[in-house]
Formats: sequence, C-alpha cells, structure tokens
Amino acid sequence: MIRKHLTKDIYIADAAVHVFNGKLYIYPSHDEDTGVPEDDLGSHFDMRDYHIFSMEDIDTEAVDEGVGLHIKDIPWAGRQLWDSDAAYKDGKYYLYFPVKDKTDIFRIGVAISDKPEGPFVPQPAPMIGSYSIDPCVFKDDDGSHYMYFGGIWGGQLQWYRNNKALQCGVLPEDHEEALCAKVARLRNDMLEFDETPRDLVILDENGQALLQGDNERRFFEASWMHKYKGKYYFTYSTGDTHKICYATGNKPYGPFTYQGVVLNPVSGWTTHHSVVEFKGKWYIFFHDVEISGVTPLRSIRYADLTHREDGSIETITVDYP
Ligand code: FUB
Repeated sequence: MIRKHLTKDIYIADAAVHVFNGKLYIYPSHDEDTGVPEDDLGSHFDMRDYHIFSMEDIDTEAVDEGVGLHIKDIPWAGRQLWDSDAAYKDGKYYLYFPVKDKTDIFRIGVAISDKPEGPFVPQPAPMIGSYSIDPCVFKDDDGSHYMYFGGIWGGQLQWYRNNKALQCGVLPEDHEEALCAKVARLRNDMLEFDETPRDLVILDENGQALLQGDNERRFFEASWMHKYKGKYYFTYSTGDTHKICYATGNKPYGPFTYQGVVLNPVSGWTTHHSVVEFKGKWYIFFHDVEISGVTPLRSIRYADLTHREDGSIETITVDYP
C-alpha cells in the first residue's frame, strides 16, 4: 500500500527513519528554493538545515520537531547539507551529515544530542578520512555500528580510489568494475571510523562484480542497510536509471549479490529511501515530486514493504495519476 506524504508544509527528501523510544523518527534533507539553477552536480540541492520529524504510529500525522541542526552552526561547513542519518548509543543520539567544506569538498560530520529530535551539536571537524555523501549508519545485532556511504556525480565518489583523492575525478569505463559504496565500522565512541573504509562489492548472478556500464543495477548513491532473518539487505539508488535496488549478503561488509528492484522510478530525478521495521511490520520511506512537480523540491511518503517467504522483496510501483 502506497501511503500519503508526510507533510505539505515544507519540502523534505532523503528519508532516514529509525525507531527510538517506541516512535518513528524521520531524518530528512530540507529542500528549499534558494535560486541556484539546476545542474548535473545537484547544485540546486542547496540545503541549509535539517528538520526532524516524529510519528507516534504509522497512521498518525508526522510532527515537525523543528530544526535539529543548522549549517551556520557547523564551523567547517561551506554549503549543501545533504542526506543525513542518525544512530543511538549509550544515552546519546548521533546525527551523521554530509556537507561541502569551505573548499567545496564533501565530508561527513557528526553532531550529538541527548534527544532524538535534537538540537544536535556538531563536532568541530569532519570525521577523519570521510568523503562523499549519503551516510547510513546500521547497528548490527552484536552492537557494532557500520557506516555505509558514497554517491557518484555531485556526490564526488568518482574523485577517489582506495580512499585517496585523485588529481582529477573520473568514472570507470563502462566495461570496468563499477564504483562501489563504502562501508566502515564506527569506533566505540561513534565519532570516527574504526577502520579504513572498504568497497561494498555487488556481484551479479554469476559472481562477477557489476560493471560501471550496468546502469540498471550498479550503485549510484543512497545506501541503506537492514537485516531480515539473519541476512543483510543493502538497498541503494541506481541514480540515472532512477531505481531503488537491493542486494543481499551474509556479512555487513558483503559481498552482496544483486537481487532486484525494490522501488520503480518515482516522479523527479532523484530517488532515495530507507527501510524500517515498526511494530512488527516493514515500511519503505522515499521521496517524490508529486506535490511540487519540480526535481529540487521533494516530499517524503511511505509504503508497506513485503519480504516474501523466499527472502525476496516485492517491487513497489507508484501509479501517478
Ligand atoms: O538530497 C541531495 C542528494 O540527492 C542526496 O544526497 C542524494 O541521495 C539525492 O537524493
């Protein structure tokens, strides 16, 4: 079942959703029309703050809890507060956010609060060794936290190989292995990587890494991880083919094997999502532009998500009028 948009009051995108204290908390990007023209690098996504939302139940109204973090309070930030995620450990909430630094390079920062809705207080510097965008923080059953991140084109992932900046960013050729999302375990204090980020490799049905030219299946951005019946499900956007796909594996690091499409293209260029279990049922939160009609002003909605008996996920399609 495709459900309603969370709000028409402001534009929100890039839903990261978690259950904290028995409620749903939604950590979205906040789209605003700041007059920056659209380009292939996403300069029009010129976000300046995060509004955090909560929902008591899956059918109740989403409550705007106000601004949890503003770009003016991040000492090292330049512009573009993109997709964030949140995590909880030992009485503290952590908000992970990508923002361009003052030299226009995306880094990932951490901010801390006593409450899930913030306000969050940012650390004075970005995470050491962080780069690119779209952090997703996943807590495994043993209490370890892992960050998945990365995004190509405007997300700058093509500027790096082996975690080192290239002199000049370049995508692999179509016949070469695709650029991978990255995964790293977080340190116990949740503030830094505990290891060098690794490639999250997605294999095809023959055990071969997906190729860069496989635009229908290869990773572009918008990592998310959930675990279902002991299996790790990595879900992500294919970007220029506008799908949310999934790949499964037996370890948080993978390798993962491509399985199929979770969400067919929605209205608007970008697609982004999170998967959450709430009161024994599974949901996908995602955004589209049905309300605004323009790519830079997105709105979050949600749908029921079904894992079939064999572990596969039913593909969701939004039928627009
Ligand atoms: O919201 C800005 C960017 O657009 C996100 O970081 C991407 O995942 C895409 O949704």
